[in-house]
Amino acid sequence: MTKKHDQSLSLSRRSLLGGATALGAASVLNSASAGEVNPDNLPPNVPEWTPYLGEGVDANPYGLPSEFESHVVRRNVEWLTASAESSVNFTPLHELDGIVTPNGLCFERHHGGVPEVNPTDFRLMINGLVDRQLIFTLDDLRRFPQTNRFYFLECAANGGMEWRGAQLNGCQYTFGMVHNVQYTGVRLSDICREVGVKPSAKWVLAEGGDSAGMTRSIPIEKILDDCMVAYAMNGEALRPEQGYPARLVVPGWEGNMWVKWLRRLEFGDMPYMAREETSKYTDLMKDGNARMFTWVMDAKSVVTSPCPEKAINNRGVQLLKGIAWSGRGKIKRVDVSLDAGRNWQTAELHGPVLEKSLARFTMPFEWNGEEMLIQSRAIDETGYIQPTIQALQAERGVNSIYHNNAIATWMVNKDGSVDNVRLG
Ligand SMILES: Nc1nc2c(c(=O)[nH]1)N[C@H]1C(S)=C(S)[C@@H](COP(=O)(O)O)O[C@H]1N2
Ligand SMILES: [Mo]
Repeated sequence: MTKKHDQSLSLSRRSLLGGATALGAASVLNSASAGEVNPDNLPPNVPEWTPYLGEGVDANPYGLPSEFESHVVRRNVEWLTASAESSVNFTPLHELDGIVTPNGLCFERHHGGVPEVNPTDFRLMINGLVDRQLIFTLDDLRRFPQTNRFYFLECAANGGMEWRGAQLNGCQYTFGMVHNVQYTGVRLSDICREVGVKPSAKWVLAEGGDSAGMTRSIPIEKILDDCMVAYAMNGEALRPEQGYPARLVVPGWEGNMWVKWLRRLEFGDMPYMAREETSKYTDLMKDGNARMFTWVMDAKSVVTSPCPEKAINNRGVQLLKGIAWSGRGKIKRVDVSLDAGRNWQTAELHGPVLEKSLARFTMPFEWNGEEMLIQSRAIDETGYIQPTIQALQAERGVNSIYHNNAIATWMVNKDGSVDNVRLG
């Protein structure tokens, strides 16, 4: 079956590339946001934007996306939370390419709104089991040796509504609590050297300067391994929503630990048992016990096109696109199934494939109006394979909110529309 599929694919790919007119017409029809096609703008006519001078370089001191891209935005679900200050919005994964999430599209999760931190008055205080209790300004942090690293941040509750079945019909709402950013900042190991961490220090309490006073305990091994204090994202200052002027980066671990608007790091010899690691961010198992300190985000992937927001508009060759990530290291392989997991093909993995970062995959396939059940599964460099929801439920039950990294299924209907479905 796979072979036959491959042959028809290469045939139609040739014919598609052979017919430039057909390709152009198809892509115009595909651009949903552009509205009605105006034949006056099409070849061989001179389009309306050509005879006139465009905007000057003084029009946009800070550049914004084209007005035709105004649908590419973060979205929240109003009924999900009681207030917008303690809430979440979602990254429009289905509109993105590559591995970088643009700063303005990074999902936001905060418990007490976005504080307006004045960088002049920003201080990072280090106390507890250290030789020198120090208070750093932002300029102090910028004078440390610098590190620049791409990492994904995923909220542990990403997909949390889907434990018992398909809920929201969208890639954005079911997978959009993840973003991938290049962080610039200081290694925590360098800060530790500066303050002189005592051998008795085993845990670090990270505290946020927002009204939620977010706090989490992090083991010293992780702090020394790859944690950083970031002051820039994707080349510019952190956005207020992402913790301006400084946030903790805890690579591969649940987003809740990445304390934003960071104000204090306390070194201690025990975990602090904060609200966010006892009442919240613990996983209720089927025997009634709750797992604690489930920090690592296991390997996960999603097909971002087609998906419920990205219907298939025409028959013939399609480009399937998706992202994969693992908190344990690099993504090694991504498999895609078009028949609910019966047959799998290996997708093309695009570089750079980095540790604890999103990886991009694509796979061409042909669609001729038949129903399809599309899935992807990620495999990371430790050999871990993204599980089915049934395997995950067998181990953990359905009472948890957090750490759902199960394989999702998109159903392509005969009209090309796509639904989020649960099989079995
Ligand atoms: N100070 C502070 N840090 C915080 C939070 C918060 O409410 N306050 N929310 C946490 C949660 S639950 C997540 S998932 C991530 C979200 O980071 P983002 O808003 O940059 O996407 O920040 C974490 N850090
Ligand atoms: Mo979160």
